[in-house]
Amino acid sequence: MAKNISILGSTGSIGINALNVVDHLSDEFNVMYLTAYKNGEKLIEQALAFRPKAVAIVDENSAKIVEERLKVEHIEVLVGREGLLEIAGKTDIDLMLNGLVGTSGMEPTVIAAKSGIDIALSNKESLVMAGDIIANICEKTGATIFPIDSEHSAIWQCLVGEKTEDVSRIILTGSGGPFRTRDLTSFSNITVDEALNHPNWNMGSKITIDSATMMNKGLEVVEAYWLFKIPANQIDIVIHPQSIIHSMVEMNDGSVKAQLGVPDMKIPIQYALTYPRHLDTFWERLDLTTCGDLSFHPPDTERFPCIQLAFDSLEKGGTSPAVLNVVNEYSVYQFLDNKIKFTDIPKLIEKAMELHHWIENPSLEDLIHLEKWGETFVIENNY
Ligand code: MN3
Repeated sequence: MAKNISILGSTGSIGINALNVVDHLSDEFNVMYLTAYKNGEKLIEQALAFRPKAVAIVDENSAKIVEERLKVEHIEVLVGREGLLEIAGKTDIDLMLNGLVGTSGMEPTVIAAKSGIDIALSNKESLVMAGDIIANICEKTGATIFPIDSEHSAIWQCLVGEKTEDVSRIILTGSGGPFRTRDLTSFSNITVDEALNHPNWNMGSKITIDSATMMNKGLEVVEAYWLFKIPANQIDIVIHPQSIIHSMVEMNDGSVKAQLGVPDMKIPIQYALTYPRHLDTFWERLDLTTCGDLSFHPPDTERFPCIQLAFDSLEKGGTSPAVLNVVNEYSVYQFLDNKIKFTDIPKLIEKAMELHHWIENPSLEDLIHLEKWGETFVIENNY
């Protein structure tokens, strides 16, 4: 029986890779819904190839060409943020893949989980913002989250058949990004182009900047905390510049399990879509005899203060991880716009974590309000 799926963010890096996976496993999946932010041309192309029931396009200026082109194909076109949320609420699917970028992905995750729909989750910000809320909803409705993030997919694969109480440590690996060895005194001169040049992974601009500041690893610590219910003091980060080991799990007896592969997001995407099966693929395989030496180092928290900020946010709990996430996100956009320096990103986050109105058990409305607060905070504090 083919699985009915929706793909949110289908024209982004994760969405395109997901449709590549679906294309080679076409007997396994029916694509029911697609959504895009503003790339109308790409969305049309995907809709014509995969024939979904409906698509949503968030940017209203891009909607017209999509509506005109898909009307004659009898594919429904929904528009705006409401259109996206309507698709997130569809219940005639087995699985929703959330490949949205940033905090905008939180509400769709919550909506699908409320309907008991399983979620293949690439949008880590959902869990960083609303991990507690989502975990509670999933417990009630039986919705399951299948991680797409490569580190979390690795941990998940290492944990198949294991009991959480037998795990002593999760070891998240990270490449260290493009500035692992750059002279620290020159960090304030880092340009947008330099930060967008990731050594191993080819990704969207938000996550690429997060990788350069290593906030991505910080967000992944929070994500791992909610996905695997492992306390923060049992989550370690190890820098592994080659990105071949995608993460590891250490058991109580000292046995360490690792998951390896070429750095290609199609592998974790496919596993999240086909779990518990590992179906055949035709893409590049890992060749250990040619991939070179693998090296490992401790993370440099002086160079990358975002890592410590993320651990601090987990320790404080409540709205602290959410404020870390939203202020990071808007700071990244300001940096991409050349409005602030690379080194301002952690400074703004630290300040916001001190100044924001902390709530112990935030509601979804509190978190949506916090997002607006974070946006204003970044604009008002951008020196
Ligand atoms: Mn990752």
